[in-house]
Amino acid sequence: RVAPNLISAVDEARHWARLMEMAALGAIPGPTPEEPGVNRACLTPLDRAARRKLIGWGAEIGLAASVDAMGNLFLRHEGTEPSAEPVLTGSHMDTQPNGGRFDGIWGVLAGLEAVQAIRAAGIATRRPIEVVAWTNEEGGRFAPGCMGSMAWSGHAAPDTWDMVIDPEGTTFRAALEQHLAAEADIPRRPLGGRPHAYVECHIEQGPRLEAEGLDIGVVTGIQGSRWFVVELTGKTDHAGTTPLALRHDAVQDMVRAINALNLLTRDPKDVLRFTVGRIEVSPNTSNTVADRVRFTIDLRHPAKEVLLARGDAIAGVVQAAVRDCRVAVTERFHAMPTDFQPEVPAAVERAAAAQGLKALRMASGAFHDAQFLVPVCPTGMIFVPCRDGVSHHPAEYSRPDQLAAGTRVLAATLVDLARG
Ligand code: HGY
Ligand code: MN
Ligand code: MN
Ligand code: MN
Repeated sequence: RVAPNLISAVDEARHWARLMEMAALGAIPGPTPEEPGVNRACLTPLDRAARRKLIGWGAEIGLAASVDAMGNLFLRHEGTEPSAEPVLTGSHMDTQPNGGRFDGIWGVLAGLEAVQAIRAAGIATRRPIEVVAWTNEEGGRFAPGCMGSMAWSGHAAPDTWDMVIDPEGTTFRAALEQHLAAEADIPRRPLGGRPHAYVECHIEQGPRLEAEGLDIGVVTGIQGSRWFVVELTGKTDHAGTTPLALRHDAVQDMVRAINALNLLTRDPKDVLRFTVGRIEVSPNTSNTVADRVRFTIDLRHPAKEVLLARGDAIAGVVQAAVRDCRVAVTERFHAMPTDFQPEVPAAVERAAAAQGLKALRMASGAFHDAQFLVPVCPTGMIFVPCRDGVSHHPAEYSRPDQLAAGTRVLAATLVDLARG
């Protein structure tokens, strides 16, 4: 049973226009001129411009903005019982450097559109509803990812991340302090809270919903992720005059290490995902033997014991494979496989069914801020299909009607959770 005026109050054209306005903040060339990608790193002027735009749209409908010590941004819709624990919805606004127009930002704008529809439909919710934009979900500029939601749910205090430094040498703390100073006019709120529930809208970032002709993913959990950084330290030498036997070549040792890691993480069932996505070489010139290499490892699996066993073996495998360099392996991100509690997926499923949408219960292959809300409150996610399952790429695309369907399910789910 869904208020029909709620469904019609979700305005597909307005929602799409806002998504495209946000995509212009950090636009990069995409597959066609009509389909640009987006590069909008966290804690940058582009990120702040997008946040100002969101705050402005929220202010137009009477949502009060606030920011916490990690820069997490909240827009609050008041309920009839202001002291009741709020229902939280949202996602992240930062993108990968070669990102798309929907990853993250759709979840934030879906929250705004859903609240706007609830207000336009004249539905008074007992509980307040808050739309959140979490800081640094992607972990692109600063690793690890999900720093805003992790700190919010108490996983780690921000000051333990002073060693988090971006490729230009800026520390996370310095970037955050600059960011908060630029947003000094926005009211502050304490870090953390106890929402009644959290639901995040996100594109699937995989091919399943599209391939099976489905409208909605009722997300039941998220696979585990572990990030490591491997640093190899050798010696620079002249490329032309130094015999092989005397070399301490960090690049050659990186190749030995990655070959050994490929053996460790080989999986004929293609469930264990092993990725080396970033490599930094110094001094990075063609005629000098490299003395330093840093490379990242991203390991994913749905089963905790596999993720622990293979991840824990990485340092030993690298140490054994490296011949001429010193080795340092550090873990930078540790998110175990997470199952959502039953309440929110059930509410999502009810909302999708009431709107006659074809829904599928499924786990997420990508990590999300929702992973860190589970210890704090009942949590769930709503997926919509994305073309060919492509994401973390400018060709990322979901149709306006697909996104509006997801937003309508969110609106009904929020009303359901906010009356509880
Ligand atoms: O990497 C992830 O899984 C997320 O999309 N940031
Ligand atoms: Mn995302
Ligand atoms: Mn992403
Ligand atoms: Mn996310």
